[in-house]
Amino acid sequence: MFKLSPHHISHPRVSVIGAGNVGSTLAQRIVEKNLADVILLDVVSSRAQGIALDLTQAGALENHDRQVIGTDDYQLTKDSDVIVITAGVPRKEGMSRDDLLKINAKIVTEVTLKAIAHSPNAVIITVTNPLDVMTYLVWKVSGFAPNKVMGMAGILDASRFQAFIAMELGISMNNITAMVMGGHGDLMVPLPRYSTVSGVPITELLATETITRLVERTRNGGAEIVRLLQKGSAYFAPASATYLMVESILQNRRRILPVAAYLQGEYGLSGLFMGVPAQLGTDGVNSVVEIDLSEVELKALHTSASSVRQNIQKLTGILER
Ligand code: TXD
Repeated sequence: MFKLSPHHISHPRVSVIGAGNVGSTLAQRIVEKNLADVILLDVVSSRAQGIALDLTQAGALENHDRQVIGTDDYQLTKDSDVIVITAGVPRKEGMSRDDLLKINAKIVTEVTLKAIAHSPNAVIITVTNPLDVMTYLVWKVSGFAPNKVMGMAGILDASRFQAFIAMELGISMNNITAMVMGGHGDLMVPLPRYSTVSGVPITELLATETITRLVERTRNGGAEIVRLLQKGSAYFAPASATYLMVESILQNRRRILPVAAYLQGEYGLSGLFMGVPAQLGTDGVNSVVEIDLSEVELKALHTSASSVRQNIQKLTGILER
């Protein structure tokens, strides 16, 4: 017969706050790749439990050994290595961007404070929109060192650019790297010079007009999916992008990925979170990587930064009211 003995190997723990589309899909990726145990938390009573139970039952077929716990109790998130914040509400008809900012700021503040109370040493990844300003808010209210807080957007935007380049050239996405910097919005800065096919910049492979078309489609990538889905927004690629960040942190892979990181003079910017290439490891952001930008590229980055700053100012106004 089998001899059962309690085992004491501890696995990394990831808490995913918000068991919506992105949160559930991320939980699935993390357990199915055997990366970590996941605590999925949602304010909507029993939603997280339902998803966790479903994912657990899939686990019997997917051949992994990680646990998913669904809850609305922050106690169970204790000692998480990584906290991912996806909690929020989507923009509904008639709701302005400022209304959304206000509602999600309240939610994000509340969940951050509750989560860090049980996991004071975690690295936090923000996913909730508006992304750059929510990441700033998480940093402010957590009081964490800036390297312990980051936002997910650049990897997703780059994956969209990669997909469009692959579709245009009819080659494997595996051969393509893409770089997108700046805020997660209309003013994001895709960088064709730093986007390559097996090391060759796409500027040498595609006509300028084609690149402009792909860049525009990348900028509107989120909106295109919202329109097609008719309900909700993208979640498969966002979950995959977040997974890469969690993996690089938990496994100390030190991958260089575009994420919303705190800037302290890099690219001539400071005091805000925005998309830049950064090296991710156990401590979160090990370093922000500075690549050479042309005058035009740098100007575009600063324009995007101004719009992020405007949102931070609005947020400060909202929080003081
Ligand atoms: O690139 C990016 N950063 C993004 C951002 C890519 C995709 C999605 N992006 C944003 O992430 C999106 O605009 C939303 O703000 C979040 C989550 O997207 P998702 O598609 O997962 O939204 P859902 O399905 O509406 O899920 C949100 C969940 C839902 O189950 C709510 O009940 C829950 O958040 N929620 C809360 N959980 C815990 N605590 C509180 N207070 C709470 N409020 C809502």
